[in-house]
Amino acid sequence: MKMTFRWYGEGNDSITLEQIRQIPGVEGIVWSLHHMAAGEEWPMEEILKVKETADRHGFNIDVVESVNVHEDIKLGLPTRDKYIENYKRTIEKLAKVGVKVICYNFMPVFDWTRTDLFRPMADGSTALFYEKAKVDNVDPMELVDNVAKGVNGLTMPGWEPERLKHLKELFKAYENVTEEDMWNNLKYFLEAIIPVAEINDIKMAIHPDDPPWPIFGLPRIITNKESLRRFLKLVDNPYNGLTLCSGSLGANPDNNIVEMVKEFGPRIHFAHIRNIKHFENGDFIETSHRACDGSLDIVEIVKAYHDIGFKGYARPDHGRHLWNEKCRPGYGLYDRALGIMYILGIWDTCEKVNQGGRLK
Ligand SMILES: [Mn+2]
Repeated sequence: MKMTFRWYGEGNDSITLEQIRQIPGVEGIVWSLHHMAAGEEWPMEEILKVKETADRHGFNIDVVESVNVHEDIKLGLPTRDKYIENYKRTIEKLAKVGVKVICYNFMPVFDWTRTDLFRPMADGSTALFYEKAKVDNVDPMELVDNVAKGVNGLTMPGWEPERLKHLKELFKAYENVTEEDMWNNLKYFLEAIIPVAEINDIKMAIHPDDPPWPIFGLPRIITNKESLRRFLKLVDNPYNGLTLCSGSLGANPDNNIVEMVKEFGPRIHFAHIRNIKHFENGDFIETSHRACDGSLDIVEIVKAYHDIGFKGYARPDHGRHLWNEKCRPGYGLYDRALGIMYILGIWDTCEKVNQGGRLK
């Protein structure tokens, strides 16, 4: 397992690479050109700039999260082909700086959804929270306004204001799009992209829908074990793989992450590891990584990765906001660093046990 840390880039993140350098075990930063709109071809000089910055701090830039998929591709519009061409050109350029994995998602309109970005917890920290009844009943416009207010003018991936300005039109565009249409549009995209990814030795890794159920009447297709199976068969090639996000999939208590790690192992290119706590009414909150703090057994999940000899990339995904840190929601320094230490602690213990070392 190669440990990474998501970083939003110079001037776009409260955390510095000097700080990340001091977290034990982090080999690479997970990055993107966050100002690029979905569908645009990324400029080589900007890619090189990130590479130089990372090199200076001794990090690899093997994992990009995300190269966003233009809405016309998800909708299957005739205009999709030009955006797919741009996507291919971006893959080729990323290969030139040694990128190995591209994470993306295929969620309509919204990437991830929460109702509260800084929900107070009993210990005084805050965390991302999802209130089911609120999402079931709120007007999406209102949710967007709340999210925009919560981040002090910072743009969050998946919530770009330019795109969300056109929310009404987007919803209209999806009105008659069924889940089967989404599957067909995804297949069309993969059939175009995967051969280019293979030639360039870049593994594509789809991120599951977050949360893994339909919201606001929009279709969502990457939600459970059966859909991951179907997805991998759309183009049955190792370059067509997964970002297995324990927290996204795990928001549905029926999803068993350990089973998924075991079944999809070689097709998992990127592991997002985080814990969440379910409530009976369907709400959930993002907790510390520790198994006993949430509903997911992170010990068993990390052990499953160890058991399959996972050689891919991992990151701690989100964390709580601790010690009054001012940071992007879910992307503070402290709790993600603690998460890494917990994950690596489990990993190192598994290593030692496997090598016949005795734990007293
Ligand atoms: Mn994730």
